[in-house]
Amino acid sequence: MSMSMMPLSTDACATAIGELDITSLPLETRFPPFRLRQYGGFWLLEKFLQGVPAVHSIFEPRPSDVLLASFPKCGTTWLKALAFATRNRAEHPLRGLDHPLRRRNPHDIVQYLELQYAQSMGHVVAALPSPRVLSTHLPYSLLPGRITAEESGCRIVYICRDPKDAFVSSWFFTKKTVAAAAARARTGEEPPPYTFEEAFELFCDGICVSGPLWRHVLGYWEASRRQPEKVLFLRYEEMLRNPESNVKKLAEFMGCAFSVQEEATGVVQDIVELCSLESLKNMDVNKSGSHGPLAHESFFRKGVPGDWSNHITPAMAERLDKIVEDALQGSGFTFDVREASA
Ligand code: PAP
Repeated sequence: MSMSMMPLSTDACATAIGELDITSLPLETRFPPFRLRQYGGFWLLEKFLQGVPAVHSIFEPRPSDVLLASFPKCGTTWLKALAFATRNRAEHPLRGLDHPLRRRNPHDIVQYLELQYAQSMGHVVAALPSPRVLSTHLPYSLLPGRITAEESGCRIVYICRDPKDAFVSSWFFTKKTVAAAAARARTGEEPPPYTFEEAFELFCDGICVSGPLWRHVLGYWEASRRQPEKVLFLRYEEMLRNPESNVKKLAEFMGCAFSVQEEATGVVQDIVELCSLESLKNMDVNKSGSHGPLAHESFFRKGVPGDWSNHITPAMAERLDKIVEDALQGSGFTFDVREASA
């Protein structure tokens, strides 16, 4: 049985999380600079996994919370910027020169829940004023029931992307991150200790941060079908094609729909503009500085659909498409936006 088809027991994971001994979990070190541990059918960043028990036992969701969930390199940074700007537009006027997005990287504004708890920063999460915008790379099956239960009231927004583009994006991101670490250690611009082809093999085997991608996506997609008022499922490509209607959808879902007057005065366009790749990429704060070991500028590259075709051979693309298609068979979900209903 391939890993992507392995059955997954959410209850079994949840029960075990309290007694989680991370050092006893399967370890994957072929993906430097990231150390991955396998848990609940996913390869998770060891550093993030350390915070998962506390997310389950200590984190208290509020009905007004919005949790942004994503597989890495699928549009997280953009979604963080859009959701924050939309939710806080009254407090932070979009054209204001001191808007938080002009001073801070989106990842410093909307933090990863599990990373905060891993770094003993749970008190910071607890002290955030409502409404909070939080984020996670955790799969749906590893979220605490206190978040996923209908009665918790908090909402989840998920963003997905063509796996081929997510893979290519992660390759460039990893290359930059490894080079930056080498520069810090003054060992020069070192390439990742594996080739593009080796990284592709690992990705196809589901061995990458939060992998396998298709299982991650499926968990949230199924949840969005079961609980459409609770889980909003977005597609990166669709958002690029029509950012304004997706921002409106996002605002409605978060319970802060735009008024007629806001729409007439161009508030939606202001949000789209402020959060565009060009705008964020060119802000001083994102040209320098770092989020932990990750340089701010490494989160912004091309931001286009289909860049995979410049890097992946047709044979590789066909292989990955087939793996994904097989894994998704019978689910009703497809990455092909022409066929998709979500
Ligand atoms: P993360 O999961 O590590 O936070 P994430 O933000 O999901 O990464 O993905 C980065 C991708 O989003 C990059 O795609 P690319 O490598 O194919 O170019 C990045 O360029 C793109 N991106 C970042 N910010 C924006 C934005 N404001 N609008 C559109 N795309 C963006």
